[in-house]
Amino acid sequence: MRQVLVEIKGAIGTITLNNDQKRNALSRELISQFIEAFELCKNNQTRVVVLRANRGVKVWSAGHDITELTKTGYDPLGYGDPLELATRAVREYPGPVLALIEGTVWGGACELVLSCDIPMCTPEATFALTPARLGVPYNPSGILRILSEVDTSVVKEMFFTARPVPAERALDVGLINHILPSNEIESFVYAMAEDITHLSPLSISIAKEQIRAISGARPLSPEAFERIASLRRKVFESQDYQEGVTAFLEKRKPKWKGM
Ligand code: LCV
Repeated sequence: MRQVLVEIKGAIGTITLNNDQKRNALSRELISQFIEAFELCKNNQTRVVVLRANRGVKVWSAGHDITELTKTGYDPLGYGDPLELATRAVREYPGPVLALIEGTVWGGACELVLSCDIPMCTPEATFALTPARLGVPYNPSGILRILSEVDTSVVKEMFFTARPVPAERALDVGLINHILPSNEIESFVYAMAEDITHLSPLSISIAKEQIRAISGARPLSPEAFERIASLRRKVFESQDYQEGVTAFLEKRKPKWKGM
């Protein structure tokens, strides 16, 4: 079964997460098909991509595939991690990527949504940042990306409580651009996509790249970077990290030791 579907109609591509059984967990396999889909759209000079899950899902994506989180001592969110590769495919796509979100969004899938250029959702959608549920040390580039879209105090609340943020609040804090009822969201998203296809592709792709370069440009001294790297190593070498992942797989609550 293809875990990611891609359909190109005229200048608009639709990429659909299609592994409902595993709640579209972002596994290596799903991400490899995800990246292929974006390559296909790029090779077809597709101007706009709509990224969605199957119609009516309760879970848009359950985030990183927890069964693939590496064991203690290895960075779970390194530069070459599938989640990083997926967000890079979206950010580097030369045209706008519109996210059509129904259902709940978890963990790294929130960062994937925030990597999209124009995220839109139904009123039932929620967004939860979950490293603290698993004992995972989130990565600095991911945090930087989330901070470039959402206020620091809101980002702290999301990381420290791991609580799902409802659509209304997500709109207020800049996580998403529009909320539409489930019977209107498709026509709204594709009407916007159609409008974009009638505008200058060069101007839009350069504007997208400039916004990405400028919004991500925050100075970080080598000393600060090394300090962050050592802090993260302390976490991904901890017993708590292993406990968080094991507890999920054993379908029980984790018992944190803080070490
Ligand atoms: C693998 C899964 C997953 C999954 N991986 O259905 O941001 S960070 O740092 O945390 C980053 C590392 C990250 O993104 O980590 C992942 C964060 N995600 C979560 O914490 C969400 C974990 N999933 C859930 O809480 C539930 O599955 C939700 C609430 C999403 C859906 O609950 P529901 O009752 O509808 P199940 O839990 O029964 O899941 C259906 C199947 O999908 C698997 C899960 O193990 C189950 O598999 P089996 O049918 O084989 O038992 N699944 C769900 N999420 N992230 N596998």
